[in-house]
Amino acid sequence: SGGGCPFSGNDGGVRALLGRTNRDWWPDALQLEILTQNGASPDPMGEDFDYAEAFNALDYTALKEDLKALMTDSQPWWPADYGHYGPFFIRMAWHAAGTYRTGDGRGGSSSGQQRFAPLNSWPDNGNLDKARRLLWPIKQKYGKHISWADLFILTGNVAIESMGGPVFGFGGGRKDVYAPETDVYWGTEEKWIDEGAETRIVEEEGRALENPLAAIQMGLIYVNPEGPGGNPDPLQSARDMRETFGRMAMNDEETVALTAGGHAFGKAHGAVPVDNMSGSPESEAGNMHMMGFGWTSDPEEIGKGHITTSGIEGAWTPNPTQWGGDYFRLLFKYDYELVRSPAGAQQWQPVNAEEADMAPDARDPSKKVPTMMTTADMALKMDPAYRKISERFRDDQAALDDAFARAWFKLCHRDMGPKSRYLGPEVPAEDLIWQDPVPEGSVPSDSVVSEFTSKILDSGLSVRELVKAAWASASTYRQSDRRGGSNGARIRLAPQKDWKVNDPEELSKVLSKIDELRGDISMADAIVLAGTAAVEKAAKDGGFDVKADLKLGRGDASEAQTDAESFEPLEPFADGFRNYLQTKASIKTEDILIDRASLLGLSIPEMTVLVGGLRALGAVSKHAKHGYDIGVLTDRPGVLSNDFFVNLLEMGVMWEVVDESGDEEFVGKDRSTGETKWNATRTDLVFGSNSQLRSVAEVYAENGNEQKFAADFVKAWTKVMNANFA
Ligand code: HEB
Repeated sequence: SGGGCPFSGNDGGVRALLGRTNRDWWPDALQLEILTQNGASPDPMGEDFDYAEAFNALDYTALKEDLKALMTDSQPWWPADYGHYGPFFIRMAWHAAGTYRTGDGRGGSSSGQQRFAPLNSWPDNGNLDKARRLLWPIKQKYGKHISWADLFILTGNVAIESMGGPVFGFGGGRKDVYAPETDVYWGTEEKWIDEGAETRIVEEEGRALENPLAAIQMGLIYVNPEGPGGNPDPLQSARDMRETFGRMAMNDEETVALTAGGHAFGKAHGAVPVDNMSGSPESEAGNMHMMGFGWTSDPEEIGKGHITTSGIEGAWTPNPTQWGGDYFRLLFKYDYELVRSPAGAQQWQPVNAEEADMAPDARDPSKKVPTMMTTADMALKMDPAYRKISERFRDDQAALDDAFARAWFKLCHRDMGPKSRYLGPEVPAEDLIWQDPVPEGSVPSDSVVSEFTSKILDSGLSVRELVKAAWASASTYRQSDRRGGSNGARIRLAPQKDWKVNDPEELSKVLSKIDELRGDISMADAIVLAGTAAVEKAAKDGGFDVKADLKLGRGDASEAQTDAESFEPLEPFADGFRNYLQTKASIKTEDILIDRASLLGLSIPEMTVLVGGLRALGAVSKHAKHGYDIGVLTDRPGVLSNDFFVNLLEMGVMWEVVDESGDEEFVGKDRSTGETKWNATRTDLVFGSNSQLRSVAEVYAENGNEQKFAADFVKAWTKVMNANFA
C-alpha cells in the first residue's frame, strides 16, 4: 500500500481537488483570508526570521527540565489523570505527527497544524486543546526559540522519558506557520465520524480507501477504536490498521510496537454519556467566552474526572504512568469480553481479572477499576500476523523497547526531510533508510563545470532530452515531506528510472552519456548541469542572455541507501509540466498540475512560465499518438521562446475536443481554412480558458515582455533544480 495514483479510488465521478474545506465546515468562521490578499503574509515573525538560528540559541536542557516538571503540575481546570500529564501529551504528539501520509507527503508534525482548523476540531483530537493550553506558559517562556510544532513532539518525548519509556532521539527544526494549511485533501464527506460519517473501506461493496487519504473515517487520525464503522470486529480492524498505518509508512512490526507502546500509557475517557456533557462544540465553532476551547464539560464534573473524549473508558494496564510490558501481558493472560462504557462505547474487558491486574482510578489511587482494550487493540491479538509480533514483544521486552523507540522517532520525524535539517543535541548519529540518506557531495570548480557542459552540448543529445532528464530528476521533489528532488540522483535507480513519465529508454540513453562525460562531477550535479546548460543554450538561440544560478555539490545515493518501495508513491501518474497523463484520475487533469506545482512550492506565475517554457523547449513526454508534439505550440521546438503563449492566445485558432480522448485532448484549427495546426491537452488549454491563468499567460505573450519571460523561466527552472538542496 502507499503506491498508486494519489487521486484514485474514489467512488467515481469527478471530485474537487480539496474536497471539503474549512469554509464548508465553518461557514461563519472569521474571514481572515481577506487580509492575505495581495500576498500579505499572515506570519508575524516576518521573512527574515531564521528559526534554525533561534532554536540553536535555545536552552534545551532548561526547557526539558521545565517540561518534566509540567508533567506532574496538575491544574484544577484540567486535572492530570493519576497526577501525570505524560499520557495525555503522548496522545497530543502522536496525533500531531499521525496525520502524515505517504501518498502526497502532506500532514504530519512539521508545521504545528494541530493548532488550526480542521485538525483542532477533529473529533479524534477531542480535548487536545487542553493539552496545548497546558503548554502555553512554557511556549511563552521560551518564545521564538521553540516552535509549537517542535514543542508538541519534544513534549511527547519528555513524557515518554519521564515515565521510564525508551526514546531514540529528537530533531528540532519544525518552523511554525500562522494559518491553516489550505492544500490538504481530507476527504469529501460532509459529516464527521461522530455525526455518522461512513467508514471508507467496505469490502463487500468493493470500496477501498481513496488515495492519498490515510484515515478510515472523516475526523479520525487512523482507525476507529470501536472497529470499522463502529463494528467491534478485531480482524476487520486489523485490516484497516494495516492499510492506514501502511500509508503512514509503518509496517506490521512498527504498527504493533507503536500501538502497544502508546497504550502502555494513560487511559481512555468515556465516563459520562455524551448527552450529559454540558458545554460547547468543537474548538473552531468559535464560542467566544470559551476562548478557543471545545468539548467543554461542567467544571465540577471535570474535577471529579468525569470526562468523555472518545467515549471509551479505562486504562489498558495497571500501571498507566509507567513504561513496561503489562499491555501484552494482560492482552494474552485474559480472555476479553465485549462490554459498553458508561458513555455507551463498545470496548473489551478482561474476564475475571485479578485485583493486582486492575487499574487505579484516575482521581483516587486507592480505588481499583477494570482495565480495557479497544477493538483496535484486540486486533493485535486476533490478527495472525500481528499476533506473532505481539507474542514476540510479550516475551522480549528489549525488542519492544527498541522497536517502539525507533517507530516513535520515525513517526515524529518522517515528514521533516533530510537529516541535515534536524537541529539540537539529541539528533541520533545513526542514518536511517527512511531519511533517504545522500552522501555529501563536493562543489566542482568553474573550469570543470564549463568543460563538462560544453562536452555535453556537443554530444549529440538534444535540448529536449537534456531538459527532460533534469526535470525528471528534480521535479519529484515535494515540499510536503521534503522527499524527492535532484540530490542523490535517485533518477538513475529503481523505481524512478523505470517510471513511464520519464520515457525510460530515452532517459537511460541520456544518463549513460552524462555518466560518460561527467568526470569527477557527481551524477546528481551533472544531470541538472546538463539540463541547465541546454536551457541556457536554448535561451541564447532565442536571442536571450540569461544565466541560471545553480547550486552545486549534490551527492549520489547508492541503491543500499534507497528504500525503493518507499519511492513508489512519488511516481507522477499525470504531470502537466511534461504533458503526461497515464490514467485519468478522480480529479481533473489540470487539478493535478496545480497539486504538483503546490508540492514543488511554485507560485502561479512560476507554474505558468515553466509550462510555457518547457513546451517551447519540446520537453513533453513522448505521447503515444503524437510523438513529441502535444502542446508544443511552436515551429521551432528547442529554442526558448514565448511562442506557446502567443499561439495559445491567438484568435485565428479554434480549438476542438478530440472525441475519443474523453475530453483530454484537443486540436487547434485555423479558423478560416480549417487546417489543423496544433495538438494540445487540458493542461495546455487551461492557460487560455481559465481567467486567472489567462491573465498571467497574457503577460508572457505581450510584446516587450520577451526578456521577462526568459528571465522568469530560468529563475523558476533553477528553483526546481535547487529544490531539495537549497
Ligand atoms: Fe491511542 C488514548 C485509540 C494508536 C497513544 N487511543 C487513546 C484513546 C483511544 C485511542 C480511543 C482514548 C482517547 C480518550 O481520551 O478518550 N490509539 C487508538 C487507536 C489507535 C491508537 C484506534 C490505532 C490503532 N495511541 C496509538 C498510538 C499511540 C497512542 C500509535 C502512540 C504511540 N493513545 C495513546 C495514549 C493515550 C491514547 C498515550 C492515552 C491518552 C490519555 O491518557 O489521555
